[in-house]
Amino acid sequence: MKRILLITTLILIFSFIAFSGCISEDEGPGVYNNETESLLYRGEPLTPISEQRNNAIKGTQYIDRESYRLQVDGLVEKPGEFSYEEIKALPRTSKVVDLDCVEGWGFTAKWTGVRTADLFEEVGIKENATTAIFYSADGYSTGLDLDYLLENDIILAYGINDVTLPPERGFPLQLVAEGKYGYKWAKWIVRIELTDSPYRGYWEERGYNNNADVGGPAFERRG
Ligand SMILES: Nc1nc2c(c(=O)[nH]1)N[C@H]1C(S)=C(S)[C@@H](COP(=O)(O)O)O[C@H]1N2
Ligand SMILES: [Mo]
Repeated sequence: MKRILLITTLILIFSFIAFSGCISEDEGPGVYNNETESLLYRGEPLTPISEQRNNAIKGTQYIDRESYRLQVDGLVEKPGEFSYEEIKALPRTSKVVDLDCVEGWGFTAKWTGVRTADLFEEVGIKENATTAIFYSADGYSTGLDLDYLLENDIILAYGINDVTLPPERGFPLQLVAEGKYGYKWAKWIVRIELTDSPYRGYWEERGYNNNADVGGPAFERRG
């Protein structure tokens, strides 16, 4: 009888330990607004959103989905504004791309969104346009060559790891500037302007290389 009591007690203790171990475990995919993130895409492992670092000059921006408009203007035939739903109605693409901050950290994610080429087709690029400037809700900005954007199928992402871009990741849109340092990956984008001259954005104006190729020099000598 004593032995049965002992065994039962041990089973109870062990199952309690095992069970509490399970519930305190917080590995695995995160859930964001009822959407569960993917941690694998076509055999490629993705960094969980909870392990992706943030870097922003003024902290997280909270943008309202209903009143949000993306303004596209400058050297275009038909300057216009796009609602969140209008952007999502454009052709959708996904790809796995690494974000590498110039400070040495980075992560891998699956990005889903619209090609800049498809968005620009809606407004018509004027022949003399060479550069796109991305302006963000926090006052941040950066510029990229139009050729780079079009030739590399660069996308504006509204999804990351199969969930809607969370506010801290740049909702509603982050530029997936493949092959370029993190400071080209504008988040919380509210306006895109096409121009005919090179542009230095927030960090570029402070000495960072305007080319920003990953592996290339971080700083630029300017005379
Ligand atoms: N609007 C905005 N976008 C931004 C920044 C910022 O401060 N504001 N920081 C840039 C820098 S320096 C990096 S490394 C990446 C980091 O992206 P993440 O926060 O999605 O990891 O965002 C870029 N985009
Ligand atoms: Mo960065």
